[in-house]
Amino acid sequence: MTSIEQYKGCFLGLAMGDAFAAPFEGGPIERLLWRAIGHTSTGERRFTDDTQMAIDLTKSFLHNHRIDQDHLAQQFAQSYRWSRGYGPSTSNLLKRIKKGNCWREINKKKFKGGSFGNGAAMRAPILALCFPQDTQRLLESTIRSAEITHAHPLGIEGAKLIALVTQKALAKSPNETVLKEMLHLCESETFVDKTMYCQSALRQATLEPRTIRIHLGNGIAATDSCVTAIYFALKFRDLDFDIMLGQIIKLGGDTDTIGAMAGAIWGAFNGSATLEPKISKLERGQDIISYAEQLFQHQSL
Ligand code: R7I
Ligand code: MG
Ligand code: MG
Ligand code: MG
Repeated sequence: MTSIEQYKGCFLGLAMGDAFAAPFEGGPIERLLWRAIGHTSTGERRFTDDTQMAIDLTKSFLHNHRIDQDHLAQQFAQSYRWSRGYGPSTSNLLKRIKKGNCWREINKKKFKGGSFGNGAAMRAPILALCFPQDTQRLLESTIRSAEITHAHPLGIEGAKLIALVTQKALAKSPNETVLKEMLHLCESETFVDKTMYCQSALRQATLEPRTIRIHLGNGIAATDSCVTAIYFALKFRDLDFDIMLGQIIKLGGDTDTIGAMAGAIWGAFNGSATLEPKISKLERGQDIISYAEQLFQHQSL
């Protein structure tokens, strides 16, 4: 039986992975910018687009009791602020929705093929909190959430893998089962190859950052970050959150998003006990806990 601690751990893990690894994302310019805008006026670490979209998804689901794409698109757009560090295609889309354009029309005209960034995957752990038991509904809802911003098949596939692994983490499935189910779900050669690499890497000592960068990736494309995050979460599932995040920071690249996805899965396995003492360092930490509690209570409705 999944506990409320696992719900809180999952949402806090996502937000802390995001906020605490964000200062190390990208190159020197991004890091300098985040040094300037990465704290709240009261000194907490600000979260980025990853957590904002997870909150938007939560609010929209609690309001509609399902994934209503038009409502969710509005929710994303109303929360848009450049200073959260959205990816370029997502920024562009949300600004246009905010001006009154319909997301479906914008996608048809401008985003042919859709984005394969990891933006749909970074919010996918929340869908596992919405649908902890029913895998088919989980995957259908993940597709609906992804289609708004990331209609490219690889963007969707990455999101489905993260949603599935989070659901399995809530059920405390063993790593071998998780990997078997991932392979069953993979559609593209890239994700099959990376999942198989991850499977064999989990049997060895922790890989060096350079090896992870070469074989699994550390970039903003879904194919360069989703299996990377899953590798960290499965490798560190019985170990310390901060040690895991330290390794992700060492990897460099898209640290906030790899941190958010790995953090969410880690928290779904381990719960919130070691994360809650750190919430005073996190922007809106209490609100994050409250959203997790509301999602947990929603299950019994
Ligand atoms: O995926 P997304 O919302 O967020 C990506 C990252 C995360 O790390 C966030 O934390 C934030 O920092 O940004 O961003 P998108 O703008 O949807 O995608 C990111 C980039 O992926 C795009 O700007 C493109 O460079 C690339 N990309 C594509 N390039 C060519 N063709 C995404 N899709 C395509 C494509 O279809
Ligand atoms: Mg971000
Ligand atoms: Mg960024
Ligand atoms: Mg990122």
